[in-house]
Amino acid sequence: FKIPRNPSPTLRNPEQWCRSFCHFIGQCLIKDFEARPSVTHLLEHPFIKQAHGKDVALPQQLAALIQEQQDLGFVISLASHRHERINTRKTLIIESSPDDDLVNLEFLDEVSFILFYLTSHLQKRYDELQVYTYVGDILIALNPFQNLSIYSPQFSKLYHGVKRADNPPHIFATADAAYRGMVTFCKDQCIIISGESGAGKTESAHLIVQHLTFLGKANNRTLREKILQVNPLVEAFGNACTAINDNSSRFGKYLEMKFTPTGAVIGAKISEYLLEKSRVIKQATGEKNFHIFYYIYAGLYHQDKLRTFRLPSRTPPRLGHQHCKVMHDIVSSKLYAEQFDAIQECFRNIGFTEEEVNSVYRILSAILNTGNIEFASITSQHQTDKSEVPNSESLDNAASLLCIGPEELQEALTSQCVVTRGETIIRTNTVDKAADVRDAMSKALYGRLFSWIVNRINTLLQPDMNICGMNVGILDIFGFENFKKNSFEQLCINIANEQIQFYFNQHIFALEQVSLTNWEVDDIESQDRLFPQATDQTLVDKFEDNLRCKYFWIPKRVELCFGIQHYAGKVMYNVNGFLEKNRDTLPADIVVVLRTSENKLLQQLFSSPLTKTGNVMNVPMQNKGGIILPSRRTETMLTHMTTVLSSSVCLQYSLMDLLSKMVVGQPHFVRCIKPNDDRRALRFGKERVMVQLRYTGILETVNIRRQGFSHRIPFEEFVNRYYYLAFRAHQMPSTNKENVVAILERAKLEAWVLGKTKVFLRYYHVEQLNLLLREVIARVVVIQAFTKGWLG
Ligand code: AD9
Ligand code: MG
Repeated sequence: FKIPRNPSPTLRNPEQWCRSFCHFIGQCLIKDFEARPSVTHLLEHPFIKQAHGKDVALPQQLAALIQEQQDLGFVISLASHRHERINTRKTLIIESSPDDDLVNLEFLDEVSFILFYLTSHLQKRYDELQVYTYVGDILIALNPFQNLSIYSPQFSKLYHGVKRADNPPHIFATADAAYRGMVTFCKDQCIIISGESGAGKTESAHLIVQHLTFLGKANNRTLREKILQVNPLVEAFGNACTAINDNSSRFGKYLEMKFTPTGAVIGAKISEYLLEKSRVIKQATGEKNFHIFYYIYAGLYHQDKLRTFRLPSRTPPRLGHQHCKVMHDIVSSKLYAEQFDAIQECFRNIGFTEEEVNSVYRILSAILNTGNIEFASITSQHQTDKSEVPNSESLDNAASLLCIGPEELQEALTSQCVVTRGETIIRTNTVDKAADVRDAMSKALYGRLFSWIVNRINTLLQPDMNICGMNVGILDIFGFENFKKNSFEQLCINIANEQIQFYFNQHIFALEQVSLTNWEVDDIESQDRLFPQATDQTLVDKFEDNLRCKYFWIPKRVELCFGIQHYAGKVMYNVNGFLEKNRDTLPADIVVVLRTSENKLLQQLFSSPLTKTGNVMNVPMQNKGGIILPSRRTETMLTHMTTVLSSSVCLQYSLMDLLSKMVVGQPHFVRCIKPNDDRRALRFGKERVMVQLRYTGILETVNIRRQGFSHRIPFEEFVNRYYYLAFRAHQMPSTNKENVVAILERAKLEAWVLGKTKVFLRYYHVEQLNLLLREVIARVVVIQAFTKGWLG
């Protein structure tokens, strides 16, 4: 931690600076920071001396602060205890450096100082490749941007069932804590991973699944392998290369690992949220389509099967902007072909049939061909807005792969049936409209295929109904994004992140906090429904008229834009195409044609309504503009099938669904931090990290975790859980206050508080109690085994 040798000329208020600094030092002394400045050392510092000379009574103030703490009695003993520790442990070195001018920090207050301290601490650790750090029971994970050798089975063993302080912080320890929490208390757990795009959430989720499969040692080795292959399979379909991350999640994923009450893994279930379907038809400059399209194209090319799947080898499918270059890259990429082999292996291992996998490939190939269907306008005497498909090759290919008639497909793309007053009228589509219908079909095919895969996995990994199990859920969503150009997709993603942060705050601080969570969505929806003639411009106008909120603004002189101050920063959104993306409608004519398919999978994808049995579809389904919503409201909503509802409704409900799922379990938090934007190893952007620590409320978390009682357990529950620690198994002590105290004293815990009906514990108390309990139970098992003669 470096302080500038001289106060910078830009230092606006040295007095305030010193006061803040003083306060910070005081905090360091009061709170149990690992490294602490030695007071004498501090007073010798030239800056402090100088500040003193300027009549800023810093040393006195500092001395007074220390005195104040000593007057509090208990601090005296703590202080002497600390003094010893200062000598034996690392001392915070205060040295001068002209480079790290704290004045450059945006906020000059004690929060900045402490953040600066924390950041420096993280940097030091990062330089030593210690990427994990605890803040109480929360794990901070810095993205190393390089492979570390700390995830092998040896490490899994190292972190299995030991006291957390025995090993350096690790993601395995968090997985272990969740697993232990589940087994010890028979309570579902959830691990919530958050962070910006590219911060390392998905990698962390993989590592957690890896460790949980290790912990949940089932006799069934195949099941463990199946579970490990779920993430790669789903991510091939749901992840893509963006400007920020080469493997960016374009959907939210909640993976529940199911265990028996004794902790053996028995199955898994995934819930998916808000796949960014628009990526199938369009990607921002420099970005790519979903991975699977590249894998399948390269894979089939290398297997010489492009013709079987009617994929053109000359006219490249729409996989990127610079078609020819992309095409060359794809086919020449061995890596893509290898990924395709890996995905085939995943499908096989998880239990998909050959026929199913073949159908999946057919649909993907059909989507690629559909992207190549072009329209031209026909101008005749009577009709000026008619379109046709001049070159039918792609259309024929798509129709053949989808097992539908090419004429029917063309008709559904270029015209629509409208029923007015009992009469059916055929209206022709303009070229633009036909292209919209084509794209809507591709999106619907991909979205439903994705959901089908997810649900099929769930069916295949469903545990035996007779076992009453528990689960550990892992939430990994798309991270906060702020591109040069942000659209509807970024709004959805950022609102989702906003909600996760809101949940985190609620859980940690139990505070009501003004949140952006609902209004934007509601508003877009109301525009959409109430104003069928709405355009993107009228949407911005309505926003301006109706949203008087400090988090929202419309910039002057920039058309079709609005800004939102999100928790993680300001984002400017471009409204172009917002309403259309929000509507996300699929014309009934397309559904009708696709339902005629002879392909079983396709029939299933478009049969409606879909049921929860068999291949469950809990996705928003659209039929003539109506949707089926996931969640309990499905039934009510089904009765309104004819009402045109927008996709934003799905967004809102699926997020509620997600949050309500998490609320059920005991949460564990992993906060992923991105140390730099260049994705470079060993590069630590101090400012960049500090900003992330600030907006995630890490500091408040430190305070709360240090001072607060994160666990409030009713006496009855406490005694029932821990009576083994102070009583004999057969004693059945009554669940009163005295027995709670007896247990706490026996466990040699300090600084707990008793309420009228609950005991208030700090996070580390619970860890200690659980560890003791495990030891006692282990001894009991050994004794039982011994008395039963199992140990000879
Ligand atoms: V997004 O919101 O889905 O766009 P994530 O999921 O937060 O994002 P991801 O896990 O995909 O980020 O990590 C981005 C990249 O960082 C990975 O592709 C790895 O190259 C790199 N990474 C992240 N975590 C680790 C790690 N523990 N070890 C090595 C890592 N590399
Ligand atoms: Mg991800």
